[in-house]
Amino acid sequence: MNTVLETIKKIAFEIDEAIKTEDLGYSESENSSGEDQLKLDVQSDLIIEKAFASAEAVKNLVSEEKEGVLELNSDGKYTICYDPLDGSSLVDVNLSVGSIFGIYEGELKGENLVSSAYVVYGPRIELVIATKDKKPALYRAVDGIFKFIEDISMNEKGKLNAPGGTQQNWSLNHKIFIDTLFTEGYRLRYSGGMVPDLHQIMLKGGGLFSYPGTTDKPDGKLRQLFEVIPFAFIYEQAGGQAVDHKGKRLMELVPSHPHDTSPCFFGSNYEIEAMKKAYGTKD
Ligand code: AFP
Repeated sequence: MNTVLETIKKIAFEIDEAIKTEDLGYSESENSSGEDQLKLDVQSDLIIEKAFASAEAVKNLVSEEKEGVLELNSDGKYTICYDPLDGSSLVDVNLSVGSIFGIYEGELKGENLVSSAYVVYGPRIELVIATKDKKPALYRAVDGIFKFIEDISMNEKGKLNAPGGTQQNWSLNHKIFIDTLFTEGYRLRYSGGMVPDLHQIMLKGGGLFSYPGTTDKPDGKLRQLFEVIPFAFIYEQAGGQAVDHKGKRLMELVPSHPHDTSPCFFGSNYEIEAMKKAYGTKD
């Protein structure tokens, strides 16, 4: 596992350099979800593929930007599902973006995730790594190396609200729930980038990030293997919760296709229990 995590640190510096120097235009190609790919999406994907090619512990790579599974080492132990540059559409307006890594052992499903990590490319490069039975650890890039900063713990209740999805396509129930949080004094914090939004809520003590099912996207937008499950693991390790619209743990997801999406809610305990009550899924 150490080789994998050290490789992620190396990848972070390379992608950060590409963000700062490379062409921000669109490439000729689309990803497997039919979205236009930025040249940076393609380049970040190549950086990751090259970096893991020599990591013997890595059996397979599955990228959000590509269809199918890339086998690297048949004797390898882990399959890494990753989103090379999440929020890439925000780079040209100079907002923070990120990379997300889910490290699975065996069949690709929530319960088989053994570790996850994400990188935030913002004013500074920050990295969060979560492994079993430990609080997620925050690292910051200082003079070309990642320095340990702190273990992350969430409070019982927060103040921040990051509501995703096109509001006109929200269910009435969801609209009432989100409005209730604002009437309770929650502050709006939504950048359109899942990584910096979830990072902020976790580091600032708590709150709620939501990307529900909507009339235009009944299964939500965010991908289970690359985005949702890796963050669900981190939020649970930090003492928060991560559930779907039925109040079911996102760590219990079993995708039938690598690019399956899921409605998702990430937050501290108070907000998730309030969501379950609002959605009528509270035990
Ligand atoms: P891009 O990678 O296409 O910029 O999408 C970012 C993202 O996957 C995630 O980071 C955001 O939370 C979400 O989509 C934003 O979606 P909306 O634009 O529908 O709010």
